[in-house]
Amino acid sequence: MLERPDSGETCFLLHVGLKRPCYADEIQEFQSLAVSAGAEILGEIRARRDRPHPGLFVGQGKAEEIAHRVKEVCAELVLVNQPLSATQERNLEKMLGVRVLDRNGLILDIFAQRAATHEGKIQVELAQLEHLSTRLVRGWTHLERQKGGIGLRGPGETQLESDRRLIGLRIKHLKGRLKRVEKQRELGRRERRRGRVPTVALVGYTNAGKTTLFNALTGSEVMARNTLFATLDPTIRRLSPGELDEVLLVDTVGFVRDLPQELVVAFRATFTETREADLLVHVIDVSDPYHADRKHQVELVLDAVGAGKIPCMQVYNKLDQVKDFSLHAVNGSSLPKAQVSAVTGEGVEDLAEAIRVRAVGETMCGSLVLGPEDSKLRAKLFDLRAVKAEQGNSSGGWTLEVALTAKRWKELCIQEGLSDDSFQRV
Ligand SMILES: Nc1nc2c(ncn2[C@@H]2O[C@H](COP(=O)(O)OP(=O)(O)OP(=O)(O)O)[C@@H](O)[C@H]2O)c(=O)[nH]1
Ligand SMILES: [Mg+2]
Repeated sequence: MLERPDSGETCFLLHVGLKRPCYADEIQEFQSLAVSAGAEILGEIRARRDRPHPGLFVGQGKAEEIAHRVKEVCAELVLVNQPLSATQERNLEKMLGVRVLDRNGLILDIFAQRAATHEGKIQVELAQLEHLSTRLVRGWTHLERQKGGIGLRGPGETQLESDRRLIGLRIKHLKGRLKRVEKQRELGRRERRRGRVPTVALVGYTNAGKTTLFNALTGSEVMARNTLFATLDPTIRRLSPGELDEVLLVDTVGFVRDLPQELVVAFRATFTETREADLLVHVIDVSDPYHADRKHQVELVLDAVGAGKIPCMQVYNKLDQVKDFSLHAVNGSSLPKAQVSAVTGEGVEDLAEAIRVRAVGETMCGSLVLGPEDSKLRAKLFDLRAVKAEQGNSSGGWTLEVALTAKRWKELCIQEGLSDDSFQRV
């Protein structure tokens, strides 16, 4: 049996561009991923190939150069920015004498570190096992011991079963458990649908400030951190509690380019919150020099998870970090945009109002004259907390000062046979 080298926290990065050089934003993103996994970067190297070398991904000469550099800086781990086949991973490890992990493995490791809830943990384990099952070659003995280090965390390594059949059984078992959790989630969503409470999901590139903005909008204190994938599990809260018409806001997992397929599949339930939202709020970090490209990457992932058609409002965040930012400077579509700083609170109130208007419509203020026979409707308006003041009139009826959304008004018109003429706008 072939023993794979141990892993560790000090790493060497290999950036390979296929048919083109690596772009600066990809390099920066890969560095952030490594740091987010807890790695210390001791060195890096770039390479360019027309197509991957089947055995080593890079050429023999390059691999030798990497081996030399890795030894020089004493790195414990080599991270490669491209997906490697099991064979390439093993061959590189043999040649370099250290553990090798590809980008998907690295992202899975970050997710494994972050998973906090029951659902999150099952999803990550499932994704890891699916990833593992595609690379079940030789070299299984390392799985029988529990070790630390990047790429070795999470259930993959505590998994004692060392054959494909057992992994298959475990995957089946996890899928069953996930289905049960999904069912619960579905019940929650059905409740919300029944109550016709509009749901708004915050989406965006990882670290764009979604959770910080979520906290600012809802008055919550969900953990936000300057690291990639700080949020894994969706949180749902009321937007501006106490408001007339309820809107629910969902904070969701952040995106990166080329999210590993295993994760997209395993996190299907998490993405359902996004997919079933009535409105998406796409949070964009203006202080990020690559925000335009990342915005595009988010749109690609939204398409991939089936949320590409939901109306989307773009919000430019971290305004406090840039001088003279102007929305006019942002090219592109005519979709509504907003600019905020989730940290200083600038623009947050306006954003809350804009979200509310998009989700439930404009508020209509005016007076409504009701006859004595309308007492049921009057009670309904009180229930909706739409009545601001009322006055009895001589005929036994009432004149009500009301404020309610256009959407509610339309519903009332249909249910109660009212006409628009009965409403005197102020
Ligand atoms: N200066 C500044 N920093 C911000 C602002 N909004 C968020 N941040 C910071 O950006 C970092 C990431 O914020 P999060 O809210 O965790 O970002 P996220 O989009 O939820 O990230 P993930 O959950 O990892 O996808 C944190 O360090 C925040 O303090 C802002 O308006 N201005
Ligand atoms: Mg977050």
